Amino acid sequence: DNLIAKTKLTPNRSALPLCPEQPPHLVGKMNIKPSITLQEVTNEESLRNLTYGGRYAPPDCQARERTAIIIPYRDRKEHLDIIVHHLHTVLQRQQLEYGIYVVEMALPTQFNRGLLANAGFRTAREISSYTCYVINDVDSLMIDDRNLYRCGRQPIHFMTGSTKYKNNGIPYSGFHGGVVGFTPQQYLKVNGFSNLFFGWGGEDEDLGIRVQYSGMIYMRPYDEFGKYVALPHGRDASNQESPNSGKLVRNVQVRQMEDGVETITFKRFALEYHQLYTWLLIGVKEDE
Ligand code: UDH
Repeated sequence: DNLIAKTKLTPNRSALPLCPEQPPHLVGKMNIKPSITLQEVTNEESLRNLTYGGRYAPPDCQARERTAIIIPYRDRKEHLDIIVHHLHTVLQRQQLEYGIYVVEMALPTQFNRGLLANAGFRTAREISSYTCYVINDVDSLMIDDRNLYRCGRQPIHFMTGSTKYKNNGIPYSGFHGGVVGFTPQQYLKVNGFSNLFFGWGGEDEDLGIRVQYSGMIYMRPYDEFGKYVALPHGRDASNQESPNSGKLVRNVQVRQMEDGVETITFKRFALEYHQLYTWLLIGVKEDE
């Protein structure tokens, strides 16, 4: 009897019909402002179907994508709570199977967004067989749920604009910051992010060049779909503008295969399955 009860709880997913190409319950543009509060994004309904570690699968159909959301993170708890609630609501409407991974950099090291993304990729891949990895800044909330967090034949830059930039656009035409998505094959092909960008700036440019050198191009969603709200913040003390990033992005080609997700040396101080997300605490290996 016990066994039967268990079987009922975990339906055989492969027996479910494939979810529709167009998720039927999308709402389009949402009313989100940079001043949005946790209360406004909290949606109890979306939390009910989560399994430990902030994971979800649609109950009545087989998702078209299994997406790992990777959030490079340190010391922005207020923003983290807001984005995680927002994502659970939106990604469930998108009928994705997904997990949220919050990858935190241990002090005292300067923040390193690329290294955290790589550590998140490696860990999420050990946990489940995701078909898409989306690296999403903690301050950037999607405004339109038609911006589906699915991957494609080419890597995707999901952001066509953000309230943090002039005219809700992007700061320059080759900009690839904020939110990007890669299949595991694409991510491995570019060898992920560089691990060398400590402090703010450059790692997203470096990744853009890797994409290019690997014979791929970034795709973007429709302009209207790819808009984001940025939760306001200043510059963090442990994420000062990197003095070396300009020099580094000039020699991507010589580093690409030696410096990336395959060669990353990090220390995983913690891996915890919280209710709303899987939390990793990452440090840099000192003896390398
Ligand atoms: N991040 C953290 N904690 C940090 C630093 C960075 O969580 O201490 C993560 C977070 O996901 C963030 C991302 O890294 O969204 C990118 O860093 P950022 O948001 O600091 O970069 P941004 O370009 O801001 O948004 C740079 C500081 C500009 C201050 C200008 C004030 N008007």
